[in-house]
Amino acid sequence: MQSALMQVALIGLPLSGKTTLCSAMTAGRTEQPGGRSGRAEIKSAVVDVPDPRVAVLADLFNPRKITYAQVRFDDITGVSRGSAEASGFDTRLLDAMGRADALLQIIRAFDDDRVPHPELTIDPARDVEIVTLELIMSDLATVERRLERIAQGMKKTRGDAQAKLRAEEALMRRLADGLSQGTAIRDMALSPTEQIAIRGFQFLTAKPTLVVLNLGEDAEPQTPSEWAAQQQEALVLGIRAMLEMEIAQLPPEERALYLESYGIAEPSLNVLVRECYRLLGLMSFFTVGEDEVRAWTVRRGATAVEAAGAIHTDLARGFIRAEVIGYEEMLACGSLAEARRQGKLRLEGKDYVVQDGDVLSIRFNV
Ligand SMILES: Nc1nc2c(ncn2[C@@H]2O[C@H](COP(=O)(O)OP(=O)(O)O)[C@@H](O)[C@H]2O)c(=O)[nH]1
Ligand SMILES: [Mg+2]
Repeated sequence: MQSALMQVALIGLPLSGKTTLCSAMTAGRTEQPGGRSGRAEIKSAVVDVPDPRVAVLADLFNPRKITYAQVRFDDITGVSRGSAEASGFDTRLLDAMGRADALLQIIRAFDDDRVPHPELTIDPARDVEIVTLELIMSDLATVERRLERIAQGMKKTRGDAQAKLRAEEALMRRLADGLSQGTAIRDMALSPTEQIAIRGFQFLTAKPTLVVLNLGEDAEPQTPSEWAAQQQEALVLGIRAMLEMEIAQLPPEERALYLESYGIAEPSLNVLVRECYRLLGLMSFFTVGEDEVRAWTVRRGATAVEAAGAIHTDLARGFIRAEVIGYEEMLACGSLAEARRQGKLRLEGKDYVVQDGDVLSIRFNV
């Protein structure tokens, strides 16, 4: 993650259902659909990351405050055929997409005569190609700008500095070649060192990306098109944006019933956030107490001291030990005192690898 909260950008051709989906996921906290299309426009909404474990822990601890991890959705208008052209997207669009941790390509699969399609026909595979090509063009423009700078820099430097530029130039040329052939950077099999070297450029085709097919209200639940069936299954999801938006406007206690009656196992928010966590290699841990029960997000494989740092830099700096108990064990014990009595509260050091759902309490001194 580039910041404390996961950031997800919704992109796609005009009228594919981005704003409708965003509205469904954020219960209307982003602007309603129907805004002017074609213009670069960014609307953001921050929502809680759904995690039923938080409420269960809150029942146990009765805290004054319950805090969920959060995710920000950026509903981005302005990606369409030719929008990246030769010089890339306009700066605002590029910034908004560049700071996203993951991209959701919202692709129209619903048919509705009242909603014109910018390409006239319904063809998800073609639309994915158009959007991807725009991202590729944008990255290519970034690479070419960088190559120009490198060429200038080479004239002014020698020795090590020049050798470094030469190595970067080789990498950039490889990116340019791949992009020119239509390959996304994430599919270029870069080495870990190379990935680190390009991190600062925030290339759009290097970002984890999910294709989200907006199937329309009549679609069979979770049965994307024939085309989608041929894609890497894990990266294509089917949703019904309009239907979900309507259900999201109902009183909370009625929503589950309606979702079920339409065969929607889970709201898109839950599914998409979970998929983004998986794609980004993220997980949650918890802190508990009378004051607050809280969910935190860290990358999978994070150590106890890294988890402490996610809470506060002081906790990482003054880290002594972490008291740890797994989520299931925490429930079984019912309280920290009981967990301690049963010897289930483990004392772990800096290098302990935190597990999804761990309840942590950090001992530190500053
Ligand atoms: N029939 C149908 N219409 C939809 C669906 N999702 C969105 N729409 C309509 O398509 C139009 C464009 O949706 P919008 O969310 O504004 O698209 P955006 O331009 O990608 O943000 C609006 O009139 C929506 O009501 C859907 O699942 N079924
Ligand atoms: Mg919109």
